[in-house]
Amino acid sequence: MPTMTTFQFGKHKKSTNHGKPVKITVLGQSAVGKTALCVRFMTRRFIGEYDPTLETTHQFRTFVDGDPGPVDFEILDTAGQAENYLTQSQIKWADAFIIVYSVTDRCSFDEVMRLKFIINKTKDREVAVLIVGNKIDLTFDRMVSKEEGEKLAKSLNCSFLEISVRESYDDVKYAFLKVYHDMKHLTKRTSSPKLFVRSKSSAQIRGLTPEVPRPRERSMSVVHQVPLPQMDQFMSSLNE
Ligand SMILES: Nc1nc2c(ncn2[C@@H]2O[C@H](COP(=O)(O)OP(=O)(O)O)[C@@H](O)[C@H]2O)c(=O)[nH]1
Ligand SMILES: [Mg+2]
Repeated sequence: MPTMTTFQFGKHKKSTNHGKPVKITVLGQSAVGKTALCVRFMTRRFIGEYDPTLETTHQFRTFVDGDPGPVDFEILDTAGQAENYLTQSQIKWADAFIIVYSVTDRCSFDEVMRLKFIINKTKDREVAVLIVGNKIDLTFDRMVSKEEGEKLAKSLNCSFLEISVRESYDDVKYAFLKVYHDMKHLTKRTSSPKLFVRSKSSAQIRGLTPEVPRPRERSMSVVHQVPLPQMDQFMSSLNE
C-alpha cells in the first residue's frame, strides 16, 4: 500500500512555475547511483548506501539564476531490480528524464537504449532526456568510454554528461539544471514553432546557478513510497 506524506514547498516566495513543479523521472539500472544523485542534489551530501528497493518522490525548491523566483522540482527516483521497475505512469507523469548508467557497468549502459525506447513509445511528444554516465571517479574500473556515451546520446537525440555523484556536487547540480533548461527550450520551441530559440551553451548554463540552493528557502520531502510494479504488466499494457 503506498504511503503518502503531505508536504508544502517553501513559503517565502511564489515559485516561477506557479505551483506546477518541473517533474523529472530518474531512470536506470539498479546500483548506478540514482538515489545518490537525487539526494546529492537536494542535500549536497553524498551518502554511501540506500535501500535499493524504495521508490521515492521528492519535492525540492531551488533557485535558477535567470528565473525571477525559485523553481519547484518534483523528482521521481525509481527503484527495482533490472527489468521490473518501469510503469507507463512513471513515464507519463514526467516532463523530463534523466537516464543514469555507471561507466563501470556495461550492462547498465546497454539498458539506456531500452529505456529511451520505452520513453519514446510512451510519450506522445518530444521530451527532454539527459543521459548521465556516473562513477567516473572509479577510473580503473571504467568499462564504458566517454566517446561511447556521447555517441549513444547523439544517436538517441539526448543530452549527455559524465559525472561523479561522489566527487562533485556541482556536476550533480548542473545535471538537473541542464535537463530543466533543455525542457524549457523544448517547450518554447514546440509551443511557438516559428520562433527561433537559441540553445544556451554549457558555460551559459553553468553560469545560471550562483545561489543554488539558498538554505532558508530550500525544502525537501519524501512524498510517497510505492511497491515495485511488474515489467511484464507494463510491457503488455504498451501493446494494448
Ligand atoms: N564510487 C562511486 N560510487 C557511487 C557513485 N554514485 C553512487 N555510488 C555508489 O553506488 C551504489 C549504488 O548507489 P544508489 O544511489 O543506491 O544506486 P541506485 O540503485 O541506482 O539508486 C552505492 O553504494 C553508492 O554509494 C559515484 O559517483 N562514485
Ligand atoms: Mg535507489
